[in-house]
Amino acid sequence: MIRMFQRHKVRNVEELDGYWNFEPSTAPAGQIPGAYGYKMLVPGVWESHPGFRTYRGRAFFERTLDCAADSAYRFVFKGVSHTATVYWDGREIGRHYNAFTPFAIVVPEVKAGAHQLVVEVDNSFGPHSALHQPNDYYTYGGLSRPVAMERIGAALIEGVWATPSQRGKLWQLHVRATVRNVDGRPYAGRLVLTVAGVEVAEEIRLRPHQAVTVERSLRLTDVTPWSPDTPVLYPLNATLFSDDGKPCDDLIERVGFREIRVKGREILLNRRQLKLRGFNRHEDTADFGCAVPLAVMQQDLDLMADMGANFVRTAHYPNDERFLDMCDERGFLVWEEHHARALMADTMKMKVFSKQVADCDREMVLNHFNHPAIIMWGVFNECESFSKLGLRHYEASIKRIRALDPSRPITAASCYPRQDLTLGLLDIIAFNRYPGWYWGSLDTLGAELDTLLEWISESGNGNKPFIMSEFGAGAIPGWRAARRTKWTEEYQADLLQASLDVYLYHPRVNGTAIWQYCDVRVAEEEWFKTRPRTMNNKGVVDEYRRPKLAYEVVKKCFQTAAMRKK
Ligand code: ADA
Repeated sequence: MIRMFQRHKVRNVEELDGYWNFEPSTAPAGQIPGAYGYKMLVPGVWESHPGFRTYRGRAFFERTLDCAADSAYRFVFKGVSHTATVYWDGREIGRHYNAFTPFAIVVPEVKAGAHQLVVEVDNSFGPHSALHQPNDYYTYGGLSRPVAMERIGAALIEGVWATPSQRGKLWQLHVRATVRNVDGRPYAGRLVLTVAGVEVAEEIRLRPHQAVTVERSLRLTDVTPWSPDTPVLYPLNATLFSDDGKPCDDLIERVGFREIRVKGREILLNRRQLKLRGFNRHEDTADFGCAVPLAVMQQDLDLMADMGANFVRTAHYPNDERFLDMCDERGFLVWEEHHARALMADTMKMKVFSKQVADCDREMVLNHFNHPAIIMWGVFNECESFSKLGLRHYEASIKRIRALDPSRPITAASCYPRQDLTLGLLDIIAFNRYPGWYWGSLDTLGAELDTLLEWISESGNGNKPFIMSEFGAGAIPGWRAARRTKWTEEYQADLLQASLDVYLYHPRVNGTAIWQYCDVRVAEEEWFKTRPRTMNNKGVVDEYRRPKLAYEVVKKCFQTAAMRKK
């Protein structure tokens, strides 16, 4: 399934999950194979197949589709890892870079009958890829998130974006909706927006291939606010009627009436102070890579909630929309960030860098805008925030994201105290620190934090909320030793106990995010020396979601803190 709720009642949608023909290729790009030797399940990654465990390169996925009627069709790809070139009956119709953001391609005037859809996928590293690099997480290969085929009319609702805000006891919902005429003829119709019993309509007149964005503000008097305790969601129905009165298209979004604000050193949700307790979570599983099955997404949230967490950081890229849907439904708070980990000047100077970052910013915000669970946007995890070059890129991304969504605070996790030049750009300050692991000892945690906070104040940013966005220790699953040294499960449990005892109760700490929820595969090309099992072993559960000793320690710490907050 492509989302956790029905998004269309008018638009005809065929989900293309299931078997696709598959063939790896070392031929020059664009040479579509004449035969396919394998079948692969979509969503999925080719590393799940015994023949492709470490395959890095290009491969082709192919499906023959039966188009029921003469019409325009729209192909939606929720995630292709990491670069897609799409062909329709052998003709290139579109390209997309980045495994972690969705894209769609419209093919006008398709004749009814059988047609061939081919996706050329490339997960190789090189000058064509600035964000997917050999990193402390793995870049898989495949159609790793769902794919769908939509039969569309002359015009379609391209997107609906809703921003709730409190007006005393009332709620205002500012709605933007973009309607596009995909036809070569003028279009005339009416757009009707309905939410929580309130309805507004707007006449639509479009020239051929023209798009228009409609903006309306609705006032709601009788809605239940969305919060972690009451994650109430309301369907927002957008329906496009043609002048003959028939529905031509529709799009259903879900709205949570909540407002997120930063006020001084506080993060406020519906004007109540938030204390965030949670994890950094990579999308990775032992057998399915980044194509995380729905059951594992649910298990991940069940286990994080069982440990008393209320918060997850999507390290280090936009997440699968079905996971974000689950967070909306459960009231689980999310720091979603664009795709970047430890990108330095050499990467920032790559020809493709600025466009790949800008595309990711725009696609992340425009596709994930309506998730009430997302309470902040993050940029540039541990990137070059200490140089003028880096500062320029931080400024560009933050300005771009704020223009697309002024309703959410923006943060960036840094690891460069005393050097970082970007804190003044941020609404929320966040640092990744590993005292007791990469340096220092367990009894220096508090002093280390105070020194960091002093510097943050000296930099003029002490009046902002602060999140400990990463801290943790590696533990080889199953390695137990009475000497409790590093890499044992005992040491990881000891470090997290010592860390949470400080961070959960420090008056300047608004949130804690353990690094990390589960063990994840890393790019062995570069990381095998410091990553036993070629895995990042700092998970509180391993890659099969088997709890380590630290699980019960974190559970006790988070649950105790949650009780004290009440
Ligand atoms: C950094 C980085 C994480 C991970 C972590 C670690 O803070 O942001 O992605 O690499 O270090 O495990 O060392």
